[in-house]
Amino acid sequence: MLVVATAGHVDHGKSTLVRALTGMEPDRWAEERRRGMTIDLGFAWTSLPSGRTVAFVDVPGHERFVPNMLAGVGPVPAAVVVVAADAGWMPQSAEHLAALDALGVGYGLLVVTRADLADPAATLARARSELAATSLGEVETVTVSAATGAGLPDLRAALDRLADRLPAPVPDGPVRLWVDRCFTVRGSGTVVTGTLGAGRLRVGDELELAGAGEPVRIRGLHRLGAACDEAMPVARVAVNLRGVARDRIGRGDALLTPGRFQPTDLVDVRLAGVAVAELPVTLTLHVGSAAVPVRVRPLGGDTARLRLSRPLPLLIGDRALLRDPGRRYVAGGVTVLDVRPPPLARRGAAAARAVVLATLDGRPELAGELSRRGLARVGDLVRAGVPVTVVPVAGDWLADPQHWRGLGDRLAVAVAEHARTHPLAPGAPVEQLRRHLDLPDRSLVEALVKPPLRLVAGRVVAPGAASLPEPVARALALVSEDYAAHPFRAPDADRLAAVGLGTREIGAAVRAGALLRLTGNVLLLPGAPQQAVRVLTGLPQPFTLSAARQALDTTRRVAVPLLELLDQRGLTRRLPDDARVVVD
Ligand SMILES: Nc1nc2c(ncn2[C@@H]2O[C@H](COP(=O)(O)OP(=O)(O)OP(=O)(O)O)[C@@H](O)[C@H]2O)c(=O)[nH]1
Ligand SMILES: [Mg+2]
Repeated sequence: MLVVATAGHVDHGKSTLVRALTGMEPDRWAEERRRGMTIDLGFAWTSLPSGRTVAFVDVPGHERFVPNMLAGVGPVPAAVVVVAADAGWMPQSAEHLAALDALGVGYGLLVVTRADLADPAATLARARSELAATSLGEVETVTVSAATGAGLPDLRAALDRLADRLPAPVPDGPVRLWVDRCFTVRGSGTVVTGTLGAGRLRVGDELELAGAGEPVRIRGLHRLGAACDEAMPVARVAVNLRGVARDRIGRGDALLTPGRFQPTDLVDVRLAGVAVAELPVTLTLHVGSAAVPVRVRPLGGDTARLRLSRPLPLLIGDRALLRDPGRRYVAGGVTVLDVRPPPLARRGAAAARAVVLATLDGRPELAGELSRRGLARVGDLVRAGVPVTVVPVAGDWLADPQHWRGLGDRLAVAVAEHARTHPLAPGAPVEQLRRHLDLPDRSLVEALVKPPLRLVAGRVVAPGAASLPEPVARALALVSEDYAAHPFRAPDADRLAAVGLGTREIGAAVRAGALLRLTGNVLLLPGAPQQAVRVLTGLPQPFTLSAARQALDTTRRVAVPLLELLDQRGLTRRLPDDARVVVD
């Protein structure tokens, strides 16, 4: 189905043209018919020569109703710009065209109508050159008279050619159906209508209501007024919803594929057609069928941060426009660059952000997103509109390769440092490393552990450290606290038994190099000899056993075998009178 919106100045013949083509009445309201003027959106459809269907979203031309016009063209991929031959190019011809250009509408036709009333040549030439300077570019033009029917067959054929040019819709994409009408049907309940641009809808499907974030179910579905079980894009659809009251949904809301969008009230954007510095602080952002007040914070020459007065389900690359509702003009076109931008708290953050934004073009790109974020969750990227094509490093976490390598290096350093400062601990606790590396999830620490590092019972073990059975490791962690207070006091038999270090466990710890056996069950940390030498160096030389014992704050039970070990290792030398000196 081809869905096109009309555009053009008030009274130029848009509705008359739609009526002539479709035989349907686009002006739905009695007031519209009484005043001969479109106020709100109208919908009508017909078959084209090829057999395909064209549906029109007919918009009002009066300047007071531009917000309604924008809600109509926002979700529609193509436009028919209508200019009356006898009136020529007029203010809302220009404003509607500026809106189409701001939204980046790239497909359309130019129709000069009321050609029975005046020679269309001048109007056509002017309008064609106006369109050529916009996103519509060089369009096909058709001259018609809705009154006489002249040119209508040409227009039907041109609409067919337009449909052929439009890019194929994505039926498997997520649904974001911007609601343009909402009403109640007696006996059925709430019905919303919109243009389904991508994704498919089926009766029974669950969707998410963007504003409320709550689930709703499709109770019934109509496509161009006829009931159906499934609707494929592009299509005009009416959706009968279960479980939502009429007053909870309206124009500007959206029905979403659950989990595929994350409504946001803060976006960074690029503006076109305006200098950011000249924008008023408050404007209205029009996107899809929504219109929300926003505060504009300029960042760069053509980039800005928008604070929305209510969250919208936006994606990177979305096109929107800013309009000044008071002065009634389109201020500029908007391309969404980021839907979850970082806070700008620190001094200079805004300038730094402007530099980053200058490199973005609104095309969602995974590698770039990852390099800017370092780490990101699959779901967050998908909900920003970024296609995810790489495998997570852990759980649903994606990492920039360079950032990930850097984290791995920092992990190795931290584990080695921990092993140095906690020689008795059976590795560095994962949670401690998570905090040290400032990572959001423990699974990331675990995923960073690569040989020669090992993950053992919630700790990362440094290379070279022998692995100890878990109970031994736990017991060692307990006595390591004793040693921290008194490095040269060996735990006595009771203490060893209390922490669970029996003969076998001690044997394992000594073999693993986690404990140093002086004799029998007199145990110190492996670093104790070097530490003792540092203490003894501070004593007047030579020193007695008693002086050494006091300086080391220990007992004879430890001091005697410790000094003998130092002698053996050549760190101290025993003199004939049993005094000792530290060997330089
Ligand atoms: N003679 C002649 N009159 C036309 C033609 N098309 C429209 N008209 C008349 O022009 C007037 C305005 O037409 P509409 O179709 O209501 O114009 P519109 O663009 O829909 O106006 P808005 O919806 O208010 O923006 C009506 O009186 C129509 O009968 C045409 O091709 N020839
Ligand atoms: Mg009209």
